[in-house]
Amino acid sequence: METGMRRLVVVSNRLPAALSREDGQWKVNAGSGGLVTALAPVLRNRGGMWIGWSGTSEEDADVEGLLSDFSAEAGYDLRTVPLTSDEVAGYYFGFSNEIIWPLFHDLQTRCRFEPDSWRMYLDVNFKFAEVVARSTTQDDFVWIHDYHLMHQAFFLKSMGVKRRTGFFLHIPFPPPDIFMKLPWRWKLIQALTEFDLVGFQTIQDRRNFTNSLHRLMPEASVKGRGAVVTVDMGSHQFRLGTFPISIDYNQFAAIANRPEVARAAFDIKEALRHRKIILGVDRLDYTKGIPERIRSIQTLLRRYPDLHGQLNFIQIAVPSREEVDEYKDLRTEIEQLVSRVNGEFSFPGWVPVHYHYRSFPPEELVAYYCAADIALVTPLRDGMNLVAKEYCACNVSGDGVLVLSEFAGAAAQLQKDAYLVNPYDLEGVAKALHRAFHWDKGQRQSHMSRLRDLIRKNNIYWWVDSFLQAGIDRKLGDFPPVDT
Ligand code: ADQ
Repeated sequence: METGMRRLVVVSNRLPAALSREDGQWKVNAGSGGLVTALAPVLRNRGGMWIGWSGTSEEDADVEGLLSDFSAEAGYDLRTVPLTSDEVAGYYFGFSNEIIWPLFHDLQTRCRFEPDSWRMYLDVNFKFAEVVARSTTQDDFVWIHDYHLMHQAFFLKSMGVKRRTGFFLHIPFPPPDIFMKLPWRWKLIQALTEFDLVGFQTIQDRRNFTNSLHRLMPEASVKGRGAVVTVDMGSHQFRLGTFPISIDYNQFAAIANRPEVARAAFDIKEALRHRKIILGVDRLDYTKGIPERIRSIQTLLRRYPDLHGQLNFIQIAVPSREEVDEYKDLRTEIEQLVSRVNGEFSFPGWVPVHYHYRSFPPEELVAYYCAADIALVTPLRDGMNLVAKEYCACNVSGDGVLVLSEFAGAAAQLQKDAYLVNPYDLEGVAKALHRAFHWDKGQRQSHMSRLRDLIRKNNIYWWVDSFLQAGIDRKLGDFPPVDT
């Protein structure tokens, strides 16, 4: 390739395939969550590499062997970073999930600033960087993802390993008043300045980052304007950009157009007697605002008795971080709320809230998107939120309504045509739903058609191209597909 860039190498905490043991047998499952959904189609058949943890610390697993079929089918190499259970406890559960995750979602009261977790985070980042150094060459572009691995460029440089590196933060970056609470704030922000390119979901996230950077490293000076700017640190420069992540629009729309999926969507509506369907789809996480959402449905039913028997709220939650007590408690809280609302309003032939706690295959999830009249996407804070975009891509009838939290990154892009709400304002959400119910078809269609156009144009390939363009002046097409 004339560019000299040989491969695209993605590095993330988890690989796109997760190993687990069921009834004594090892199984390989496709990973879930926003990062994998977004990136898996991009790397597919590009002949590059994905580096990450396999999801198990058990030593008897023949990890490379188990993953070889997945890798052959996906069309790129997988390289695992083995982690012990202590490392997983400190770096993943401790530092990533109990410090950075809540802090960066503005929920600092949930943080446990445990120094041992910080030390383990550094050790594991060093371990990842060693694997990256061994598995890549100077001709590769190393694209590191998310808050688990913010020290990759720092450690690569400290080992004397030269790589072109880009980092993308999938979650929000908090305002300085919140970021400054982090005991290791200087070291963390300094490590981020070592990447060649740092990408955020929204302009607000990037602004939050530069505000903290100015406070902690006054020597930093930002040059330029627009989606990508340069930061001069005196000793070196790096670039900062805003890249709102998206989805494989055509793939979602194609699934939605399949006759069997349309049939499944019809069956869902039929089973619910063609009442209006309001849908929520999330990883089960406290940032997603699921209890608040159920309470807003309760408020809706209390305030508008005319809606009794007229709607169903379906909440689909994919299990996440099930080992963590906080997530177990959240699950219990949601189950209790669902029962409470159903206990308050059900009558023979009508149960208002339907709750599914499991992972759905794509076709089934898309059938629910197609069946829903309203998507209720109300995270308390979210980097982007792909569900909002998936719903629009799948709304082939073109007359659905997206009710969206103003605190989701997606709101910055979709605000003109989504119905924006404050997820903490239960009455406000209830009112928005009531109004959305009474929007006429023409109104719904014109909003939805603009939403679909925007997401179709600004799809996942557009996102990758804009990141690669800013990082190495290349596009995905410069890494041509390989035969598998
Ligand atoms: P997540 O927090 O995982 O991602 P999100 O963007 O909502 O959040 O993506 C969730 C994904 O899980 C979607 O693709 C959805 O289809 C899938 N999903 C949800 N429930 C499911 C179920 N029951 N069965 C199967 N699949 C299900 C992080 C950030 C986000 C950011 C993404 C991408 O927190 O803000 O949008 O990364 O950058």
